[in-house]
Amino acid sequence: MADAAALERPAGAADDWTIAQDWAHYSAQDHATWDLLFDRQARMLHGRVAPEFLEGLEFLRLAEPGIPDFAALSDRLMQRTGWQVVAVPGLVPDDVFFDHLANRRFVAGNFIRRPDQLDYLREPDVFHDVFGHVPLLANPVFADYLQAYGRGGQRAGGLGAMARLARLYWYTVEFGLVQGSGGLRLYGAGIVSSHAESVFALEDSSPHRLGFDLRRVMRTPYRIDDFQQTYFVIESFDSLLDVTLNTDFAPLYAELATTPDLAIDAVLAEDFVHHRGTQAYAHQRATTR
Ligand code: HBI
Ligand code: FE
Repeated sequence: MADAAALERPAGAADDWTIAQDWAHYSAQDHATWDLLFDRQARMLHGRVAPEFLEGLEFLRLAEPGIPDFAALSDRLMQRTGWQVVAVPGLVPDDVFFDHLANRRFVAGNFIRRPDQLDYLREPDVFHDVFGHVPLLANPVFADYLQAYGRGGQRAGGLGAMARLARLYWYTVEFGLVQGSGGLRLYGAGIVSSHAESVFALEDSSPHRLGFDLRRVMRTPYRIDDFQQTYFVIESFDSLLDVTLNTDFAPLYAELATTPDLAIDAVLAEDFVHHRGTQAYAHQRATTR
């Protein structure tokens, strides 16, 4: 993800960086791109994604054709968990982002990728944000987690803490796995909105899959330009919410300030190892760069 700190507020954006979604501006091609991406992901996620995600997809009627209208989507979402979806031009600065989350507003890009960008784009577009992130906001526990995360960000203050929180966000909200009754399941938005990574994260022998631990995650760098080398597995959304609500972050940040980072592909003796990866993908990518 681009460095969200060095951003200029785009002309026309409000103080909180929101803009009108302007649903009428989408072209037929934009809606067709959404439908193509939606159909491809919805088809392949069954059996791979956490059931809570599919419940949210259903409740929010996201299977209806075309790019969702944020006003109608927010009406339904508000009923269930008090969250709403607001349009932004793209990445917003961390402090703006945290303030929206703390107030149960999820910021979603109002643009959609071009047909030639189906498999990768730098900035989160409406498919990544709405298909990837919004369904779980209909789950009360995850909805509470994301607001708690936003509040944590507002308190984080110093840059060091921001980097730690970004890692927590990255290894849960964006690229998290959860223990399901029938095996590991996807829930991170960056994974579920990506066809290739939805397969890689769950089935490829290359990446590590380790039990989630807050300190462990906050000490682990992440990839912004390629598949993750390590995925962390939470036991449940309840357990993720509990750890976030029951942690005093200030002493944790102080402790981490003097604790060295871990290698991105480290496996520690104390790790709960669901799968020790070969890192073959990362090594192969490193040689071809
Ligand atoms: N802005 N629009 C948008 N979407 C994000 O997911 C986002 C952001 N800004 C910052 C950010 N994410 C991450 O750096 C969080 O860890 C704060
Ligand atoms: Fe995202």
